Formats: sequence, C-alpha cells, structure tokens
Amino acid sequence: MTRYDLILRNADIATVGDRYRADIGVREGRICAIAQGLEGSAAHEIDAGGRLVTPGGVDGHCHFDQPTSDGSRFADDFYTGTRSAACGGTTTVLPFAAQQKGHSVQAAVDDYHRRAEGKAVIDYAFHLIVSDATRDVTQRELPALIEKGYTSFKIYMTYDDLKLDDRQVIEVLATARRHGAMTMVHAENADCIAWLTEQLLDAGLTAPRYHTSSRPMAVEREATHRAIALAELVDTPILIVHVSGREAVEQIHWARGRGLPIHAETCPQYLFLSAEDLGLDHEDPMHGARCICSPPPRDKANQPFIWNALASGLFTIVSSDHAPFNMQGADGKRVAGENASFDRIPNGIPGVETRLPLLMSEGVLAGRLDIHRFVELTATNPARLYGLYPRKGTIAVGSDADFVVWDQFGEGEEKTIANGMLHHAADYTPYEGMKLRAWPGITVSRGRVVWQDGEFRAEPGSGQFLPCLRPRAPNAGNPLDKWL
Ligand code: DUC
Ligand code: ZN
Ligand code: ZN
Repeated sequence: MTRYDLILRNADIATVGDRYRADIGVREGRICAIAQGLEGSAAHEIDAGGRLVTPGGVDGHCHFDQPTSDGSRFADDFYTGTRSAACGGTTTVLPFAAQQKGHSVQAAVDDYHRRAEGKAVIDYAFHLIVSDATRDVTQRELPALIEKGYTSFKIYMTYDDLKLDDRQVIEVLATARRHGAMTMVHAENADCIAWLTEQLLDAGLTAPRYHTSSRPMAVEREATHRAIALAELVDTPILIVHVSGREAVEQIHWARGRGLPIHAETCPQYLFLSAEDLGLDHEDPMHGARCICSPPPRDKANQPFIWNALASGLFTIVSSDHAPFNMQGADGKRVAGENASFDRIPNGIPGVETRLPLLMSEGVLAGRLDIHRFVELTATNPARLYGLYPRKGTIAVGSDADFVVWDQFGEGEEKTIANGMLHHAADYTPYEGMKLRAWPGITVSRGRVVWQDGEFRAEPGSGQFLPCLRPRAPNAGNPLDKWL
C-alpha cells in the first residue's frame, strides 16, 4: 500500500485552470499524487470536508527587517513576518535585499541572509533593490547575482536614498534584458513630490492627511508613463509595483494596447483604504499615519477602478507591500516625534496576513473576482513572474505541497478583523473591524501543517531559501535594432 506523509482528503481544489474534488498525497514536502479516492495511508490525514483548497499564497512584495535610514525599525523580522504570512495562507514570500548607496549589492544579500537564517517559517526568495546603479553593479554584480538565483530587482523613481535617474534606470533595464531578469519599478516622480511637499510645509499643512496631497495621481501617472517608455526603449518587460490610481491604470492599459509587456501589481490598501483614512478626526493627531504608505490610498471613487482592472486582467499580481511600523514607541511611525510633519513619517502599512482573506472575502465571495483569477493573482502569476513556477504557485503533482484550506462564514457569522488575532508584531492593522466571510483554516507549507484551528505550529528556521530561475531567456541581441 502506498504510504504518504500527509493526505488531504475531500478537497475542493481550485487552480488557475481547474476546479475539482480530489485527495492530495504528499511525500517529502512535495505533492506526489492527486486522485479521487486516493488509495494508501499516511502518517497524517486531514479531511478537508469539501472545503475550498487553493495554492499557498505567493506574496511577491513584502518588507521584513529591512535596514532604514531614518532611525525607524520595521516591526517584523523574518520570524514574525513569515509567521503572520503563514497564518494568512501565504507559503512563499519575496522580501527585498536593499543595496545602500556606496555599497555593493552582494553586501546587502549577505546581510539579508543573516537576518533570515534561523527565523523564517515558510520559504522565501529575495528581490534585490538597486539604489546605486554603477557600471560595476550593472555589468558585473547583477549578472553574477542573477546566475545565483536573485533574478528580480526593484528600482525607485523616488525617495532620496534610493532613487535612480532615467539614465540609471535604462542601465538596469538593459542588464535585465541581457540576463533574463525582471525589473520592478516604484513609479512616482521625485521632483514633483519634493516641490509639492515644500509648498505644503511652507503653508503649515503638515498633518498626516497631507501625505496624499504631496503625491497626487498625476505624480504616479507621469512616472508610470516614463517607466513604460524607458522599458519600450530598452525592449524589456517591467512590472510596475503597487499601482494605486486609475490614472496609472490608464497608462498601463495604453501600453498593453501597444503590445508592450508591461506587468502591474496592486495591493489591498488600494482596494480597501482611501485618502479619508488619513484624515479621520481622532484624539491622536498621528492617527492618520496608520495608513501612510506610498503611493497613498486614493479617493473612494478610485477603488472600483482598481477592482475592475483586477477582474479584467490588467493586473498581473496582488501583493501586500507589507511594510509594518508601530504606532506606539519611538522607532515606528513616531520616529521623528509626536508632531512630525507627514514627510518625516515612515511609509508603509502591515498586511501580509490579511492579503488573501480580504481578497477571498471581498473579491471572490462578493462576486467581484472569480476563483481562478484569485489563484492567478495571488499565487500562480507571482511564482511565474519571479521564476518559482511550477515549484510554487499551483497544486500539481511535483509541486511543493503548499496549500490553504479555507473556512467560510455565513451571514451574521463573519470574522471580524482585530489586531490581537493577527500574528505580525505590528501594534495595529489598518483593517481593524472589517467583517470577512473567509479565513484560512489550514495552511500547509512544504507538507507541514503550519496553521490549523487557530494555532500556529512552525519552528523558526524551518523555511528554506529559494533561488529563483530566470523568468525569461537572456536576450543578447541589440535593443537598438528596434529603432534602426
Ligand atoms: N512604499 C514603498 O515604496 N515601500 C514600502 C512601503 C511604502 O509605503
Ligand atoms: Zn515601492
Ligand atoms: Zn514596498
């Protein structure tokens, strides 16, 4: 009789292409059989009881324990960050090894491995952040790192300590093209933000709500258009990260219409939060800082545009952009003091645990997204984009045994989000009080049950580092050919 380590029985399995009832047999962390009435026994059997089962989430954009330049500290390290991910149904995360100006990218990678080792509870890969695109970096370091499994990098068009100018962007894109890597672009125009910020501060408009005024949609729209044009010039795909506004969406739509390979990511904060959340009346003048992130949440009328663009296929992935800073204490949102102006408040909000439940409940169960699109956006596409598919991002024989068994709640029995039930180390969630109709009941990561019945069960260090494959073939051809 065939012996498995784990059998999940009576699963209602949903992948990008299929939905069917079957049992899943797991051995040595991999799925080795999927069948109806699977024969054999296992050390551990779970009856899914017909519940929905989706691939473990792949969060293609989150920040854990990343060094900062303003004295602030991310609330989550690799232990609490990956624990939170696992309890929210995510089994693979891709945080960022961030180069510091004047230092090598390799130094950031080495440092980031030290931060992850012995702590991560689910599997992880690294994106690189390239903040100093010297010739040595683009010609030598990046190609060597791509070879070793770091096949995606993020570049910034804003933030003084990170931003690249257009020439540097082009050099990075050319490296990505030559070596088959993926470039992620933070598209906001730095000079526009600097000028608007100065005007606001001069006028005494310093409260958290003015963060949104300093980064209006035009700022994102212009940089998105420029990033698209630079990628077209170099003839290489890019991913625009954390797309927030309908005007940036229009640019991506336009690019797709021209047949350009422009991918796009959005995040729950642009579906569920709005500019109003930064300006709510509250006894704590810093209350709005809870929702300060960049790009900022837009007006409420923007949300349906993002939902429509998700359903229609414009977006490639949904990530959390989990970037948690505590509201209390002196090393989080208040790092520059109690009455700091909006431009001195760390950017970022927690969300690695709530990404999938929010999207399942308000997307799939509310009829805005079909289940296959949910799987595509939250697991399959991020795995494909970053060279992890089919090991990650699907339920198939040979893939890692990463999946989520969903609990669903009827009307009047919804689960109310409260920070106390989450597993990150941040002291708030911006989604406090929201009522959801679904939550992961069980998370399995490489065959290990890491979350079941409200209990987290993984050992620190049990997650593995994943070297990524090149998402595309290298292209040594001359990009100039296109223009001659
Ligand atoms: N914006 C970023 O670009 N990164 C982290 C968090 C944020 O708000
Ligand atoms: Zn960013
Ligand atoms: Zn980010």
